[in-house]
Amino acid sequence: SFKAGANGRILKKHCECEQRCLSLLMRDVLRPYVPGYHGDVEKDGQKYNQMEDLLAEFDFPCVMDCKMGVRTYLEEELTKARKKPSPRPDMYQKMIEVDPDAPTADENEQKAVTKPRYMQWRETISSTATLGFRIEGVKKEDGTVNRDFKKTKTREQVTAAFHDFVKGNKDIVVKVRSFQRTQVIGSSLLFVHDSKGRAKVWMIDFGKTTPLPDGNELTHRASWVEGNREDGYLSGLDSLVDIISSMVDS
Ligand code: 4IP
Ligand code: ADP
Ligand code: MN
Repeated sequence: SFKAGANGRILKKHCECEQRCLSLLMRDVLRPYVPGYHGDVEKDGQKYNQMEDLLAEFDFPCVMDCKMGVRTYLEEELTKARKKPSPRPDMYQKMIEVDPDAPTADENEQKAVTKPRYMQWRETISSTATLGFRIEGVKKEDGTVNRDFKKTKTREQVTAAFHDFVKGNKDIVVKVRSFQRTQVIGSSLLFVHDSKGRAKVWMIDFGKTTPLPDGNELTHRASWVEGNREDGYLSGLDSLVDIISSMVDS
């Protein structure tokens, strides 16, 4: 869903929600920690959001994508799945590729699962449910990509993956301010370091980051129960910072 754009920019397939969020972030205290947003453009009949290529300033960058939060889907998906369940054979396939024993007898018969069922399963086999974030993928300086982190779940497994990613480089610091009136779902922290020893962290992927209705606020730390819209973003950040700190101190 990405394309190279002009002068150090990249194009990501347009999403209304992400556009609204990126526009607001350009006037927010979080602005230094998100890619610069340069409006939407149309190319070959497809609309894109145009943003700063975060890798442009790096030489042979290593990149790690950590998906933040204890919940990775919108509550609306639950309501939808209840009212009008749409069976997802593709998600059933993705499920049995990882664990053939995961589907219930019923799901095996249907050869399909609902989206929230798949997403919840992904959350519990990875570290999302327990640590509040998970590793989605890592790209090494030679360009090789590893997306095999679906079952990276324990603090020890996550730490080992971080160690592998940072090698000797320990100067990764995470700074974030709370944004209480927004639920942040499916958003990632993108860690980048390179051969010159530069290291930076950005927040990316705001396709499911939405303002809360009528002045509601989140703690980003309280447990999620359906209806409270909590996302666990800050509990995830706490465990991430805690893991990284203990790596620096060890
Ligand atoms: C994907 O599952 C990711 O969770 C996507 O989230 C999600 O997109 C996909 O849902 C789901 O199939 P895997 O990572 O296990 O492949 P993200 O884009 O945040 O990575 P949504 O639409 O929820 O953003 P579908 O319904 O798009 O397939
Ligand atoms: P999706 O919504 O399709 O999951 P993301 O926004 O999460 O897309 O981006 C997917 C990957 O693309 C990220 O893991 C990262 O490696 C890369 N990426 C995203 N945004 C940028 C950016 N502004 N600059 C450089 N790389 C990016
Ligand atoms: Mn994503």
